[in-house]
Amino acid sequence: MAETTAELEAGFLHTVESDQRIEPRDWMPEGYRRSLIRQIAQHAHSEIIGMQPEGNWLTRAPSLRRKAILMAKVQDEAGHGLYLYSAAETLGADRADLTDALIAGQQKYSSIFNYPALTFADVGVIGWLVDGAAICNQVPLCRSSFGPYGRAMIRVCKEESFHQRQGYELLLTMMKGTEEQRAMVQESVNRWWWPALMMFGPPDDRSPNSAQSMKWKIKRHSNDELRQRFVDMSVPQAQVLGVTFPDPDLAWNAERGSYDFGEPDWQEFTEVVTGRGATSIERIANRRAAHENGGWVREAAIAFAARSDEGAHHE
Ligand code: BYC
Repeated sequence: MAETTAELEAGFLHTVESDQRIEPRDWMPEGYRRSLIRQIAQHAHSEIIGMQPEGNWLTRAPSLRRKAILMAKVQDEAGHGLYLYSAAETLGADRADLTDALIAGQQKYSSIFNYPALTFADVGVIGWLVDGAAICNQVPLCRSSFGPYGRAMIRVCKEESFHQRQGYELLLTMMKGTEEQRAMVQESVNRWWWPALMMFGPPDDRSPNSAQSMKWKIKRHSNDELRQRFVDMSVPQAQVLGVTFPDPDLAWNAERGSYDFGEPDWQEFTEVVTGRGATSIERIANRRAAHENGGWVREAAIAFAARSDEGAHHE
């Protein structure tokens, strides 16, 4: 006998609550599917748009070693985007539609990629703080209730760890250099610290998706919890490096066993996520141009696939 919607819903919730995975062929509420497509698509777009700030430095890396490392990292981000678009496709989304929505400015990507990478120190700081924040946010997503997303995250996180370390190592090297290099690192940290904190999303009391996403175990921790974890992790790393964060309110709170810190500028965050960041227009224009320039590859692949299909029918 066919199960009723209430029974299907109960089965779904039981799977989620017992920490088992929902797989693409399982029944799921439409809201769960929609929310996952929303989050995974934004995540995929972030990886692809995220290639731009650092990609910009590939031709100006100061040595062959730095260039090889940076190239590997930027290529990894392309791979992450592809795993994530594939995960979204298991939910019935079409990657071509998602790309169209991105280049039409209808879907979001991470706020962080709307800031420019102005110096080579930014390559190090992006690795340390941006990839560091990404790891902090994404390790719990390896246990996300939706199977393909959680499994994609495992590989993404392994690669992000390498990205974070290459950034930190680059900065350690610069801090052992000249006075000018140390100043470059500090100046870069000053620009990226607050945007890195905004990566975790709005405060919990202004996060419309959190409650439901946590109930469905798409998200395992709240935005504020992860932001706090990131601050606590980063302060000792900054001390080893010999840099400071541009926050006069940053102080150890012995009672909480955590650092207190100031409030990010949420007005700036709103501006950035609604397409008014310093580089928002440029990022989308570059993505659109790359998509259009790649049109002939897609056409050739489709023509080739059609010919191979024909060949298969004749056999
Ligand atoms: N930027 O209700 P909330 C990377 C949106 S890739 C832009 O808290 P949720 C890397 C949010 O989408 C980094 N938008 O949402 C790549 C929602 O809008 P909609 C990307 C943001 O989903 C290359 C609204 O604000 N990581 O690290 O519960 C090189 C309200 O927010 C942001 C991921 O995507 C933001 N920062 O929580 C180097 C991780 N924050 O959809 C590094 C996966 C929030 O209602 N995503 N919004 O219109 C997540 O974990 C969650 O989606 C978030 C937000 C924590 C980001």
